[in-house]
Amino acid sequence: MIHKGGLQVVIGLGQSGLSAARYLTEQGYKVAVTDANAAPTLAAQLPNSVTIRQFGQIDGQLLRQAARIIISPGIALTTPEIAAVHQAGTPVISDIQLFRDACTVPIVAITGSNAKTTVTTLVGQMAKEARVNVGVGGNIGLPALTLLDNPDMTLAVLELSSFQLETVTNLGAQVACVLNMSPDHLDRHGDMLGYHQAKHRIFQGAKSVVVNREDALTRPLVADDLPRISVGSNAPDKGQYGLITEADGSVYLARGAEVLLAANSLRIKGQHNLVNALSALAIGELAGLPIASMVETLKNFGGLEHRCQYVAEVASIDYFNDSKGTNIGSTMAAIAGLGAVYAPKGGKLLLILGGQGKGQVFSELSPLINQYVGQVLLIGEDAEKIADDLLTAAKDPVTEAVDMHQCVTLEAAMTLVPQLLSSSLSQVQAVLLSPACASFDQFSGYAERGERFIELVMAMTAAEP
Ligand code: UMA
Ligand code: ADP
Repeated sequence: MIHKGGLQVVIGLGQSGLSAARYLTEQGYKVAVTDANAAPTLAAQLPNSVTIRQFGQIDGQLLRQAARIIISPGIALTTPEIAAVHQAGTPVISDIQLFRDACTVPIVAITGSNAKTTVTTLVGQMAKEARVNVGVGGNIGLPALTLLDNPDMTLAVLELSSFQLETVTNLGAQVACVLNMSPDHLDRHGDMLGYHQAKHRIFQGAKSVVVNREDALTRPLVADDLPRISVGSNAPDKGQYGLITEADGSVYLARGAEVLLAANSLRIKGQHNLVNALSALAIGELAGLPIASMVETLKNFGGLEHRCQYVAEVASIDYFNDSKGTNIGSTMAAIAGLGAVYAPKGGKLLLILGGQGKGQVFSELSPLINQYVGQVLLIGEDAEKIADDLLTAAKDPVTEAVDMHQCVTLEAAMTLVPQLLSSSLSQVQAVLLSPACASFDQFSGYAERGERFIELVMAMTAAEP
């Protein structure tokens, strides 16, 4: 069989690697796959024509034969075997680059440290309800290349991670947006600068941009005269999106001076979700979606699982699953959002924190913990480091009033909860799982961690008299 181009080596046989191997095979390339795992479960789904399969280690010798390497997002470019061939001049791209090169319809590209999935889902829903034949994929879970299976697609909405963006060049998005920036994945990108540089590749070749006017790190660094809409929680200037607060304290989502809808008519709660809704509106506007229909979509959007998700009330205490709170920024949003609900009633939060810390410094959480949290329960691999960081920040005597307990596991934490809450001194009115950490030390992912939490809460409900 005659093949197009040279050997295409796909590194990593997860979802994105499988989609890349299938796509390149269909395009007539000779494809090889390598994965550090000795028996990747998706191997059975590879096309039969992919006969070169090197599993158990990333095969440096195979990489040296590659005309082009397609790297999976979970694999670092600094992996020695990869860095060596990359430096020697072999192109290293991602499945997103393959998608971008093949895609003939406008791309909406969304990144940020937090809120990516929420805003991507919202924009996708807005497009669908405006009768656009939209494909939604990327980091959200559906590999971008699979969107090409729909020949009638007229708009692609992509959630992109810093890992995916690191190897994308000249994306050329119709609308590009960095929603917010706070530390995450520093173990992979080295520092905030490396993380920022990866995220900002989203602006390469963009035709319009949405920026967060309260977060300078979301603005493109290079001056441009592209159509641009800003989003923020303050009152918006003409043509921008923001919040208008009336004299009676009621809050409205607005475009310039035009009020679009009351904040309390949204089903998603918390200040951060209002900004998310505004971001989706601004992105949708630049993608050509009608405002009236987008507002209708917003009213019906109930939010996503594992993101400040209300679980149940047990013994007069509310339980919230924010397992997707996997970095400090998201946990700060959860504490601030829910804390502001319970504080006026004299209530505090019990916060379950911990897992894999990804190089973050947890003392940043201290001011919000001081303000809104009565008890902190620590679990997971980096629990000791988190305790050290919080105690280091505890110059303020209030911090010492926050009880901290080392629990190791989520199960042990949930066993301790009723004991702590039974004290007559407890001010806790809500229990919040918002770990600020990855879950992979104890779970297959944030979803399993959240589901386990829900199970444990439901078991408490069942045990109620
Ligand atoms: N592997 C190696 N060597 C390594 C690491 C992994 O060989 O050093 C192999 C594993 O054995 C496995 C494969 O690589 O077989 C997994 O590849 P992957 O980790 O890139 O995962 P995929 O299944 O391809 O999923 C990826 C994204 N995963 C990551 O970025 C870690 C998914 O985002 C995304 O939904 C999917 O592509 C489709 O585009 C997940 C994620 O956790 C949800 N993203 C991070 C986040 O949101 O914080 C960035
Ligand atoms: P991502 O895909 O970027 O991880 P998600 O929409 O899945 O974003 O939300 C991840 C976490 O971030 C959840 O805990 C959620 O409550 C929180 N979050 C959502 N929006 C924001 C925001 N604007 N700022 C900070 N945290 C947020």
